[in-house]
Formats: sequence, structure tokens, C-alpha cells
Amino acid sequence: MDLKKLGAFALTSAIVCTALYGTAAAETLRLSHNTGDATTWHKGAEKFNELLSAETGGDMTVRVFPNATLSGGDQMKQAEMVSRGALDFVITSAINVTPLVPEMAVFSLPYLYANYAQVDATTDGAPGDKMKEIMDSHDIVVLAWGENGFREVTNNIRPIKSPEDMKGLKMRVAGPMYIDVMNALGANPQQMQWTETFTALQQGVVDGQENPIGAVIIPQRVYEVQKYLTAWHYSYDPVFLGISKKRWDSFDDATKEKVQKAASEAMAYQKQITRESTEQGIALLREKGMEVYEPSAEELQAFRDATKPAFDTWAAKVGTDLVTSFQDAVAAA
Ligand code: X2X
Repeated sequence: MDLKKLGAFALTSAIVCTALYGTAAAETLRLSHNTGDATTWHKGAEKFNELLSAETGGDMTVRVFPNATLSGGDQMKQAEMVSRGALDFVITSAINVTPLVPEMAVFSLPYLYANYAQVDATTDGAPGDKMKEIMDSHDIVVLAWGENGFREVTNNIRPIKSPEDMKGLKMRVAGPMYIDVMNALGANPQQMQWTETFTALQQGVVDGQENPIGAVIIPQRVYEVQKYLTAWHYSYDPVFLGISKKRWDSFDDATKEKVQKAASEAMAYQKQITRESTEQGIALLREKGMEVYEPSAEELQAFRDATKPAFDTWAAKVGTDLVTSFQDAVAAA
């Protein structure tokens, strides 16, 4: 073979190899989440794609689907789809998983946490690992915890300063535990998809809702359709980046390491931007025309007392040992 032919042969081989192995290795995975494309959930998902693509030299990319479109708009169905391998990745919050894994309600028990240090002591400690084990037994591998945040109440009828002010308000809630909490406060709760909530608030189908400020209320412009917000911090809501166990088990160790690294970094970023946005949040909401009320310690205690029946009901569903392990970590923080 002369040099020219050799060169042509080498080039052809390279092209064939790339065609065979290059494209065969490149893989697009699907990630579902159930908020809009301006939220910190979405930014975390995009960051995950960016990091994983870089980590794998473009062999793995992640296509992000917001607004629960892959589960037909049903935010609770995502977890079940991931669990049976119909979805690769999900970013969703604890409350959405409770129909499948009731133990996930532990994070959001009313007034379990008073601050971020207590939150981090559980997600970064043994309680968070225990929850990963429980999720794993439902075929969802939790790669990393992120943050939806402390959920604050908004409405269009009146400022909320005491449990009495909640009486009779028509409240949209995300999941079953919040139904019980709202009932304990004498409100009139209704479970509704997040994607339908903005319109429902706008049209007065419901008077109010509750969501975290930085992750959801600001990016989804809830201030355009709600007048009053009370920063009552009644329930903390983590998000997590999870992968179907089926998909996870199909990866070799080197791939697992890359996916894990990208997930941990992406969710650390997601948590950081959520906290930053929350910190600026109340000032921004006031600028936007909302009337924001920040309850005193005594007023918070009144909300805590009033929601105690829902805490007890859900602590029993979650299991006392698990609740105690969370409370111990909180007390030590
Ligand atoms: O539906 C909600 O309220 C949201 C976006 O916070 C959750 O997914 C729980």
C-alpha cells in the first residue's frame, strides 16, 4: 500500500469507527420536572445536562421537559414512571412522591424545621441517607438533594396573621399531607396540578396557594395574581434529582461516577441559587406590589399548635422511628 492509499484507508477507518462507536455511544436521556422553565428546578436540570455532557465528552446529554409534560401534566405520576423505568431522570419535590412513598412526607411535616442549618443536618446526614435507601427500594435512585424551600402562603382575600385568618379560604395544595394541614387550619383545600394553578388563582377558582418564594413564587410570577403573602415557613420541601434504578443499573462504574458527579454539582448549584433568590425575595415581592407579612415567634407558635393534628397524623404514616431520627438531627444542628 502506498502512502496515499494508506492515508485514505486510515481516514475511512476513522469515519467508520466514529459512525459505529461514536454515534452508538452518544445517548440522550430524558429528565422530567413539574415547574416552568424559569424556575430554579429548571436551571438545576439544565446545569445537570451541561455538566454531564462535559463530563462524558458529549456522549451523554439530558433533554429537559418542564411542566410535567412527559406524565401528561400529572406531577405525582412522574415518580411512578421513574420507578418503572418509563422515565430516566426526574427533579421533583418530596410531596409529589408521597402517594408512592409515604415516608417522603417526613421532610415536610409542619414546623419540623426552623432554619437551613437544620435542613442540611438531615439531608446531608444519616436521615437523608435513610430516605435514599427507602427510595431505592421503590426503584428510584436519589442522586442528590436540592431545594424547593420553605413554603409560604399567599391569597387574595386578607393578610394571614393567625390560624383564624385561614378559616374558609379556598386553598390550592399540591399533595395529600397539605390537605390535612389546611383542614386543621379550617381552610378549604383542594388538590390541583401546579400547571393549572396560575389560571385558577387568576380566575378566582381558588383564593390562595402555598409555595416557596425563591424556587417558584418569583420565577412563576405568582405575585401577578396574588395580593397577600405570609412568610410562615410552615413546611420545608426538598427537591431531588433521581434516576430510574433500571437505567442506573445499566451503567458501568465509570459512567455511574460521572453521572453522580454531575448530579451532585448540579443540585448544589440549584440549592445555592434557590437560597440566593429567596434571600432577595421578600423585598422583590413588595416591589411587585404584594403585601408581605412576617409573623413573630409567638404568631408562628400559634400556627405550629394549630397544625399539630396534621403533624401527628402524618408522623404515624411516616413511622415514628423515622420522624425521631429527623427530629434528633434537627435538635443537634
Ligand atoms: O405543586 C407545587 O406546589 C410545587 C411546584 O411546589 C410542587 O411540585 C410541590
